[in-house]
Amino acid sequence: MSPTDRTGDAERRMLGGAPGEQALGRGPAPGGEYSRHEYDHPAAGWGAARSVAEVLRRAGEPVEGVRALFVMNQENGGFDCPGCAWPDDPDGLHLDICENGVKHVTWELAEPKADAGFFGAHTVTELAGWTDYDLEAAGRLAEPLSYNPATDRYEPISWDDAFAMVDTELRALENPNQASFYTSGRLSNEATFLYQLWVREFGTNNLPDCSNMCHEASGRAMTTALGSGKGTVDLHDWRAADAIWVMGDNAASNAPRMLTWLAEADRRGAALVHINPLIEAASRRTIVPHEFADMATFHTTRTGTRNVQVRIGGDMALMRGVAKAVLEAGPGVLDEEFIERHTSGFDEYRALVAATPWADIVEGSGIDEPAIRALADSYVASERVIIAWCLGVTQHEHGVDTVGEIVNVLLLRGNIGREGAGPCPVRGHSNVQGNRTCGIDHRPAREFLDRLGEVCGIDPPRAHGLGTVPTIEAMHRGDVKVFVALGGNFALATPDQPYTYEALRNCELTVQVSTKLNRSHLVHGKRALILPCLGRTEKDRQAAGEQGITVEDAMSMVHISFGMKEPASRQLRSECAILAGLAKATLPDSNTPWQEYADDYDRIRDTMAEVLEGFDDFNTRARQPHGFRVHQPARERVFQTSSGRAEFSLAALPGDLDPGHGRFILTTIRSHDQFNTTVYSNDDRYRGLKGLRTVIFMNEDDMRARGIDEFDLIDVTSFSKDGSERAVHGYRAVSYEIPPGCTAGYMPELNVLCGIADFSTQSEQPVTKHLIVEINRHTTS
Ligand SMILES: Nc1nc2c(c(=O)[nH]1)N[C@H]1C(S)=C(S)[C@@H](COP(=O)(O)OP(=O)(O)OC[C@H]3O[C@@H](n4cnc5c(=O)[nH]c(N)nc54)[C@H](O)[C@@H]3O)O[C@H]1N2
Ligand SMILES: Nc1nc2c(c(=O)[nH]1)N[C@H]1C(S)=C(S)[C@@H](COP(=O)(O)OP(=O)(O)OC[C@H]3O[C@@H](n4cnc5c(=O)[nH]c(N)nc54)[C@H](O)[C@@H]3O)O[C@H]1N2
Ligand SMILES: [Mo]
Repeated sequence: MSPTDRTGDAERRMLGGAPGEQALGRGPAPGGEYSRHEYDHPAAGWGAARSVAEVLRRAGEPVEGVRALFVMNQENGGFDCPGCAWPDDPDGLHLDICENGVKHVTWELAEPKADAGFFGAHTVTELAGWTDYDLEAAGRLAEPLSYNPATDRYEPISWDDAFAMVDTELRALENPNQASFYTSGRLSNEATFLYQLWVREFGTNNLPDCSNMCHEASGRAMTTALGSGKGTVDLHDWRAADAIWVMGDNAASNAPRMLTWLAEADRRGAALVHINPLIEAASRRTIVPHEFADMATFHTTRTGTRNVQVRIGGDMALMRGVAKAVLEAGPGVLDEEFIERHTSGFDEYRALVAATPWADIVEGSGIDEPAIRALADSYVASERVIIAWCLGVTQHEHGVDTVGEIVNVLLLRGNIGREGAGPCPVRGHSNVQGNRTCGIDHRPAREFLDRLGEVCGIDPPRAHGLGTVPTIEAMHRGDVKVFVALGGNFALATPDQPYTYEALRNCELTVQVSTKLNRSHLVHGKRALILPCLGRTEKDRQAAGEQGITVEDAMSMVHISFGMKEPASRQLRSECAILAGLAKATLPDSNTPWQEYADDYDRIRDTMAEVLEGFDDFNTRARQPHGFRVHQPARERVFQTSSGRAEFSLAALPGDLDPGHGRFILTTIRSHDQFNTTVYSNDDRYRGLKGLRTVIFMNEDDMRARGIDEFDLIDVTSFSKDGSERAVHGYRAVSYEIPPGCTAGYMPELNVLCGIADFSTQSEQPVTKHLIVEINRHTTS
């Protein structure tokens, strides 16, 4: 099957579906010029400053204007950056602004040009031929729209008629489980709470979210081991740690404000270990983005003291090796008191580690024994260790076991629940952690449902719902007929586009609540709605006056955020208002005070305070400077597991080391100039690449062995767990310092290579960091 059907040639060329032709990718149409250079400058610094100036110039925004918005954020509770989930400085010493945050805010400040006139001028079939960059560049969505199959256009619809259409389609279902409700991780806590309340009052737990593709593995592993799915450290701990390990995270691009904390740790002499198949920019030096004097003098600070170039998927074996060396070092290095008082399963774990041969560890990790022992020595030499990780660890078949092994290593020396130490999953979207806290979970805990039912006077469904991949499969089978998305770009962020596109098109109704036009509006059900909403930067006026919303960052700090800009269009509604409108229209007999909630978000927060653990006095505490920290028992060494102790994980090492037949493992990653499916340019500054996204980074020896030269056209075929194959054509090979057998390329382009069956049985996450591929030089061009 070709990657597209209705969208035809244009999207096929973007995706690499046309043999012999250069694939174009989802960014701006490439100008034909591309280049590669060694990037040896520090991260952040002047390159970042220049890039910001360029983004602002293109957006027509004065630099000072955007900076002023961020400064306001610092001083009087302005808006929370809608980019990543890295926390603000709790002491307000650093200006919490970064290059990619500015890009992100500017993206939202666009003019409302995607209005009725725009959609009158372009059919959906025509728009489907645009690049994803051009779709978003159309500007902010300006009014509610409904798809008219007779004209193949989106046409204006009133808010009330839109809500009524959703009611009609939901009413036509045989049961509530025939609808599924997706969340992307920007949704505020208040809107999240209303969303899950509506969905559960309607009668289903089908609440898939982007977390199902992101940190699901972290949540599951930590819940089992520690009784809570969240990290335990905060930025004060970052300031006190004497070793920080960063695993599978491209911090310089995806959590740039982390650089400040790494640089600060280096000045204290902390060990900064980067565990990554690629040597990423954050492992070198930075010009601390907030220290303008440093910018002027080009003063750089080190942000990495050791690189461990693990093979793709080798992190669990590496952690097992560290544990083995630590255990072999004798009893003196263990925190025996902690192990005795607070953990369970230590003896079994010690036996398991002893039974794991070094040969398996070395082969599994791709790191030799002396290097692993050196890493273990550095671990033992550090009193306070934080291990941070992101997608390089989670998007694997063995993601849950790997996070379990990271926790094991921490437990051995009591590196949890004390100052400067602990696990630290680096979350993605700005409020993805808050979404889970506030009830977006297709496998909700019984206690949460009990509380929700009691406080809100509803009878929530108890059966587990569908996560992201099972939702796609159910839509494909015709078992889910209505799909609602609160933000995100489901069609592109998910695996296997041809399959997922068919699934979405099977639906009776698809509803997208969005700020900007994207592919998910063009790959739609028989009926389709686009409901445009306010962004986080915009003023939200309701009956009770201007409203603020709250978010929870990656370190469990909850704070209030107020928009500062006039809304892009008068027809936009807030996400809370849209959800209240949907709920009122579809649940006419509901006793929930939907309108009161939408009028005054303090009312929502009052209810949340009763339902959610740790949210007492929510309205007051959210308004304190920097907000409040959601209580995290594991931080106090209270482990809410069945044994009441931290549980050592006892998993076997992955056996899927050799992809066989001269095949490679492919990991899919972000460039510096994108936010998930939003691509800002075709450049990837820190990796030294300009003008092209359709590339595969390869080890030089691997290229030579296959007769592939730099920038040669290549074809990539993937082999799915279910035996099916997929291919992209017209990619270009780029040599890179990456272990042999390992390759990397960009999401979301390469999602076409991930089959629908390629998800982890441990976490249900698509294994987008571990695809099995064959790479061949394109011979006929
Ligand atoms: N500017 C910007 N910021 C973002 C985002 C964005 O797209 N743009 N996305 C946000 C979101 S939703 C998320 S979840 C985060 C994502 O943040 P990251 O996890 O940094 O995202 P990726 O680009 O997928 O990078 C994965 C990193 O893991 C490495 N890696 C790949 N495979 C392996 C492996 O097997 N083992 C190890 N140890 N490392 C591996 C890659 O080389 C890369 O450095 O960032 C958030 N912040
Ligand atoms: N191959 C591969 N695939 C991946 C990943 C990978 O590493 N590799 N990473 C996965 C991860 S970690 C994630 S989190 C997912 C991301 O999946 P999603 O969260 O679904 O995707 P985004 O690209 O972040 O969504 C961008 C869209 O969100 C909408 N939007 C932006 N701001 C707002 C807002 O304030 N409100 C509303 N309602 N809408 C808004 C805009 O219309 C924009 O086009 O992708 C996953 N897919
Ligand atoms: Mo994510």
